[in-house]
Amino acid sequence: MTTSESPTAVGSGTAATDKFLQERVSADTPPERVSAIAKDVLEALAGVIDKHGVTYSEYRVLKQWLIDIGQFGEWPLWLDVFLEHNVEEVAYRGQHGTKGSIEGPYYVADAKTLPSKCELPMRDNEVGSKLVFEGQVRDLDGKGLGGATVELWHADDEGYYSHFAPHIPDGNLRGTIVADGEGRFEITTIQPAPYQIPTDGPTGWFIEKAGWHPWRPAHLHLMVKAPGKRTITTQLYFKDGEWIENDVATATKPELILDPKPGVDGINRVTYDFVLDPA
Ligand code: MBD
Ligand code: FE
Repeated sequence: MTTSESPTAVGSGTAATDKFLQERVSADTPPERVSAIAKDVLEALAGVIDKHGVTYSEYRVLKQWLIDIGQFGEWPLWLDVFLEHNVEEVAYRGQHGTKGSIEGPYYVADAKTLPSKCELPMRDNEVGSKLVFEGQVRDLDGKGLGGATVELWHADDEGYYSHFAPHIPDGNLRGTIVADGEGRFEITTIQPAPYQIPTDGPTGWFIEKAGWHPWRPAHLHLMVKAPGKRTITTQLYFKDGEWIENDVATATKPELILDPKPGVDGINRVTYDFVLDPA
């Protein structure tokens, strides 16, 4: 009998921060642009302080909360929930293929490589209704893209992600699927549950103090790549799913909703095709 720790805000936050720090980030932003952006950010904040008559106690609480966010490792969570969708909308302006959505804090690179027809790695007793997700990766002219890969990662039936919850084996419900010569794939997985922002950390406290709700609708995360094409990072949701209309992360789009239906075998099935812009 093994004991398993239950997931905590500080645990998933720290894991997300450690994972992010392994990326080497740079942006080549020239000083004039740094200055222009910083000036506008500071001006916007000055406007808010003035407009609301922000008090010294409120300023000190903000300072404490910012320190807490760092100490819990929740900067990736807070930023991806509240700001990433704005960056995503700007980044994909003018793009013609499948709509993007935010990556979020729980992507892990180098997930196990799987053949075009496969089952995502899962526990022997993985809870959740089976879901078969199939489709084709194509270019803007409708040509199937051999050599495409579909990286898929999602939460389990309790809304937890492997690598960010201590009781789930690494690699669970994550895979890099290599599409066939025509860009087709057929992946068997389970239906994920909605995701709740941990309520025992500073992102959750912030949401509670504001009287908001901490939920994201059930979703699949995808990163679809093909040679010479622009990589698309997106998410797919489920028709009539709870929180679709009021995702805390503002990351749903009407084009990204699946409507699985039971097949002749009684197993839920859905088709979704990805269209990639040129790189
Ligand atoms: C998630 O699962 C997620 O997808 C995002 C964007 C933010 C927090 C948790
Ligand atoms: Fe997610």
